[in-house]
Amino acid sequence: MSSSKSLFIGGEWVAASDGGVREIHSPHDNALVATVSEATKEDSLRAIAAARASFDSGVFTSWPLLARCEFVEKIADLIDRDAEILAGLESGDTAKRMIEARYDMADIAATFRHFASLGKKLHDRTVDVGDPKITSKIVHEAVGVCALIGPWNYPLLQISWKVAPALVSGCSFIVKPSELTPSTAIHLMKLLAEAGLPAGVANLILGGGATAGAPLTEDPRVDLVSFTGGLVTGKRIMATAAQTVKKVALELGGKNPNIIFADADIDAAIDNAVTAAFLHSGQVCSAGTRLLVEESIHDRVVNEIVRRAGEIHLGGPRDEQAETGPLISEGHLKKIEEYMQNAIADGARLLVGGKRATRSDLKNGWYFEPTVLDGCTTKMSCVQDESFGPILTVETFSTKEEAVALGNDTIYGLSGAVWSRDEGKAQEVAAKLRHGTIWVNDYGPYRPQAEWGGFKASGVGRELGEHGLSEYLETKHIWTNNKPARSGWFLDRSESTDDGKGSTQ
Ligand code: TXE
Repeated sequence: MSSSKSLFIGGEWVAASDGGVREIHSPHDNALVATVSEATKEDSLRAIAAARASFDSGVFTSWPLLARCEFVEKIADLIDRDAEILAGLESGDTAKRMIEARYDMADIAATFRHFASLGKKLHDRTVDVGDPKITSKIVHEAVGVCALIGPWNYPLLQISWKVAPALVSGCSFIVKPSELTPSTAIHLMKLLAEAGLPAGVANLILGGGATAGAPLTEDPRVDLVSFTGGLVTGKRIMATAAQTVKKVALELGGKNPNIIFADADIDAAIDNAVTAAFLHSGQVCSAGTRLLVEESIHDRVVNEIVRRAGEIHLGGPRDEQAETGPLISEGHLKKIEEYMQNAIADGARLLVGGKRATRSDLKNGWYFEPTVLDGCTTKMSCVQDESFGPILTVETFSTKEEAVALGNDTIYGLSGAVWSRDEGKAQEVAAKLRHGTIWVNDYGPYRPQAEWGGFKASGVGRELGEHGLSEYLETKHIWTNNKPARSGWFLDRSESTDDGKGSTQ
């Protein structure tokens, strides 16, 4: 995908106002995969103006809710139709394996279908105010113009969690994917246009966060910012949005405890712990990066995880044997290397990995070996800070209470897991963990029908589920008096308005 006209503003494909472009290189071998427009601040402002004008014109909000839901179903069908193209584009930008990219596309179609079906159930509510002449109605309306800012790890999936509910609600929006992974968002805009979305409802801005993204969070014409990304950027966006009192929805990652008790199905727990930590090279907000293992089974569990980690086959999108791929960028790889140095300096014990991959066929890519660090404590930065890489830290506990305390000893609160054959104990621990999703005897699955999001510094609001639609809706109360009468609160001293019947009191 290469185009110097890859911004979508007001229904037109346009170049950046200064003609700027950005090259997208594969994280696997640094090969050029795309050249796309790099928006200026002026481009972002034009996209806001287009979204605002379309929203204020009512061109899309005037569609019946059912028609918008059917439109969203149509997008799901088009995603299914183009799944192979989309998976190829996603795999090109991220170097994730095609099999993973295909899973993502199936999840994206399911997300659109979920919100379409949820929208069909949306209804007004009547409130009984105890007075027969009053009709009191609660209605839902689109929140307005939304800035939808996405990350690079699941580029189209994360954007879809925002676009689908925005469409059902009738919002107009500006999508800004990560500057590292623009290709699938471009294709999504093509599908929206093909399906007949009115011009200006969906707009696409590509480019860096400070230049192209920040104006979307500053401008008073934007009503909501929905952001998925890192904590530092999330805090900045929340502070900026506060200046114009925008609504914000933030998904900011996690530091997720995976707790294994001695009475667990150890084989299943180990296998899932390996997947939880190293899937997509740990570039997953819900990655199980903190292993909390009961002391009595520490050696058995950790030795096996280390063996398995050392055998993981790294490789690019076309490597049939590859089990996971590279990190997204050289900058991210350098961050992981620094993170490792700090971990060792803090006293963590390196058991496997800990360095760039050395295989000659991977030398041009951003590959980091699956890594296990033992002897970790919550005082260490490697336990507190999100690495977003293939690094598993190991801590031990000896009581249920200690497991809970350790699992909650983090500023984050996105997800966690508990492994035990004792159902009562597992559910008690699940109830006490302050994280948005808890898996019991499992790790990682999610469904669009269930809410996703974090406690504490993992974010604000929820995506998916029912709540994921509410973020894009304003709630309005309409009170109708069917027999209007004077309020009679203040004494009426005007004789001229006196109808001769005296006071209403
Ligand atoms: O993300 P950023 P980065 C975490 C992970 C990673 C860290 C930093 O720990 O190492 O974040 O990653 C846009 N105004 N996650 O720097 O900066 C940016 O262009 C408006 C967790 O790549 O958060 C991109 O589109 N927008 C995570 C998006 O924000 C701005 C997924 C995310 O970029 C902006 C990814 C600004 N001022 C990383 N600055 C998760 N929660 O799943 C940047 N952006």
